[in-house]
Amino acid sequence: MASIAEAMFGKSAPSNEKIKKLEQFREKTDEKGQKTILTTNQGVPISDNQNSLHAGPRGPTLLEDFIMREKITHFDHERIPERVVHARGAGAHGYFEVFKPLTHLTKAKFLQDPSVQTPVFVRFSTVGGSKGSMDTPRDVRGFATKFYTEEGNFDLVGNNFPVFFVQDAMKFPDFVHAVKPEPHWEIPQAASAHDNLWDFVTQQTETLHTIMWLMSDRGIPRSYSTMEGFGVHTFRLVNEEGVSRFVKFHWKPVLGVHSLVWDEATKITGADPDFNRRELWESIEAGHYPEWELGIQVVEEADERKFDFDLLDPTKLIPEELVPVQRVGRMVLNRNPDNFFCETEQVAFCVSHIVPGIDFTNDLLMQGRLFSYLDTQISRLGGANFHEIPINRPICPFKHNNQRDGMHRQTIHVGKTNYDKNGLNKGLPREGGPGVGFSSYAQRMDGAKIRQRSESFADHFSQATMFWKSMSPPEQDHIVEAFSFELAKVREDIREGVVAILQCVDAVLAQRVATNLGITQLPPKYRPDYPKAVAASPALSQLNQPTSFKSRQVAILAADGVDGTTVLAIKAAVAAAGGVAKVIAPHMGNLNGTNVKEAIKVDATITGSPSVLFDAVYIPGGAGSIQTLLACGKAVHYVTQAFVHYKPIGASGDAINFLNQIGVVKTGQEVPVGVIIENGQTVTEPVVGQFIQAVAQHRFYNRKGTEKFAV
Ligand code: HDE
Repeated sequence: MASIAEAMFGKSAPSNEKIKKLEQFREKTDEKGQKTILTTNQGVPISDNQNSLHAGPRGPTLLEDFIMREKITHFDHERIPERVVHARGAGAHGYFEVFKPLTHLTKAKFLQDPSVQTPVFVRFSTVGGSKGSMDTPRDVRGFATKFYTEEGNFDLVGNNFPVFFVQDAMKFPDFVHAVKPEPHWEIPQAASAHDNLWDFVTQQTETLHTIMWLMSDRGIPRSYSTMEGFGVHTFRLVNEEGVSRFVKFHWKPVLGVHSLVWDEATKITGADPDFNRRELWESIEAGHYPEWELGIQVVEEADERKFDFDLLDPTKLIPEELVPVQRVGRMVLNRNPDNFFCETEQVAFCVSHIVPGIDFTNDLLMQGRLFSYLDTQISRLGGANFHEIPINRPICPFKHNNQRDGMHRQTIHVGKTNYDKNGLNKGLPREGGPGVGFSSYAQRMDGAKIRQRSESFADHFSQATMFWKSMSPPEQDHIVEAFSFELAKVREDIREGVVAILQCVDAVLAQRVATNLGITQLPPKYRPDYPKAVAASPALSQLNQPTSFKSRQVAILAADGVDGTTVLAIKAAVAAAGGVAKVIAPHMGNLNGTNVKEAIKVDATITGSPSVLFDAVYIPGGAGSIQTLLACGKAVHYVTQAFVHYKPIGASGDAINFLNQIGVVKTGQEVPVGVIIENGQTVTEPVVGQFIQAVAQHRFYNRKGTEKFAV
């Protein structure tokens, strides 16, 4: 192995014995291979890291103490500016593989060979909140993927909504200012329920379609792994023959698309502000790797104008019923970062990071983003060399240009020439020429230089109506509740302004929101010519998506005297199906179970891990356990909360009495949907199967009787 000096200085490294000895000393490692000796950043070994250098035992610190000054100076500069938007995020490594060659559509190399795994790094984020805000506000989620392809990095910087709030990049700073905390009092954090945002909405009706998504269950995803992703803009795919087609990118989660209930989201904010981040981390550590399929909707160039909306308008989506999503590859996230700052914080996504075979369109929002991201990284990461930070480095050879110097340059360039064309270095490196490397699709352009929105972008309502019509009744209920929650927090005139606009989406929606807001007389419609008759797009409903049990979290609520066989059976079944079951009890430590020899280990307490943190609850029988749980108000609340949040609940033996006593079931009456009952004291295989199936379904929104419980 090369010595440190050799690694740094190559052949010119000093190689006398003294240096060798010092290296050995500094490189001393423990049995785990960890370096044992602390050094300064200059490599000087430190003998005392507990005390500063001062004059006498009680004397002042000496300016001379370069070790303390270095340590504190570095500490003072540990923070970098957080992202203006998408500040709060979590990331993971993984890989992407294409199912079959897409040669007919694109020349992008990473989309050709199914045997190649392209490394990826994905960062998920909320948009409005600061870096230290909670994971579960009502917000859009960022879904940014960096593909480290053999032809350079491709960044697909998308969101979990397929549409965006504004049509032109010119409006983005206004939108972000409106949604972020209000400037005079910096309130509210990570929340859209305030005057400025809704005032903006009433003034800019192009926001409305995306606002519908925000008010829907999509605004509160259950986890990153149960979230769809979208490239939003229309891109191009260009093949070897130079033929271009329009494309929309989708990420389809293999685990299905699931959301929280709003009441639950607000409680998780307190119980575990890192809920989504933790889930992503723990799933990967447990080997339950989140997975998505890459979907594409392809539109022939000739069909550009066949839709009743403009493909270049990012406030519109292409209904899957019109252009089906072809699943062309899959992405698996299988490795957590080693260091949050170095990877998740320093990763720099740029819409302009693209590879041959993929290209941009004239979408005005995308065009603005092509400028913004590069500009952002320069100030956020302190200069133009952010591409040299390890997480941002392409894995293909990349140093072949004449860009030089700048802040924090890592590469030590060798050679005399730093210009093109040069004769001194045989003209190297030189451009590839026609057909080699990236060349922009030669789209024909003409037109006057104008500041004017295209007429084809003018319909702000029809797709909002389509979205509303595509929702199932419970999803519509949630949208009404969300509008009502948000608007109850804003000025009366703004509320009325929003209701005036909602009438252009759907009369029933507007009326229901108005009723909740106490608006007895509907304000005049914002536009008399809306809503238009539009067809629903069933693919937009989350309830129409396939689902899976994997990575579900099940709480087994128990106390001393619990039926041990049931605890073990549920644990085993949940684990076998790819989920995690935890024993939740009034106290930590162990429980004495019946029918089992060994004590049952408690994973968390009722107070520490409330049911909002789980997908389902199982209550095993056992007289002692049920007696304790019935006498414990928090245990009762645990289950009623799960019931109100439409979660699957399982109960066996004595636990049926528990459910009866707390009013979740009533003897002689039909058992509510999603409540799985085992009459025997010990759970049987068929009932375990029913429970697992119910948990896979995730929520039972059509459950009756939830309103009688306090939330
Ligand atoms: Fe972004 N956006 N954005 N955005 N965006 C940023 O870049 C911007 C837009 C998205 O995990 C910033 O590095 C403009 C649409 C994601 O690091 C900034 C416009 C979509 C992320 C920026 C948009 C996105 C960002 C802040 C309108 C979905 C987080 C820090 C023209 C397709 C990436 C940064 C990560 C981040 C600008 C609109 C998604 C300021 C000007 C549309 C996922 O450069």
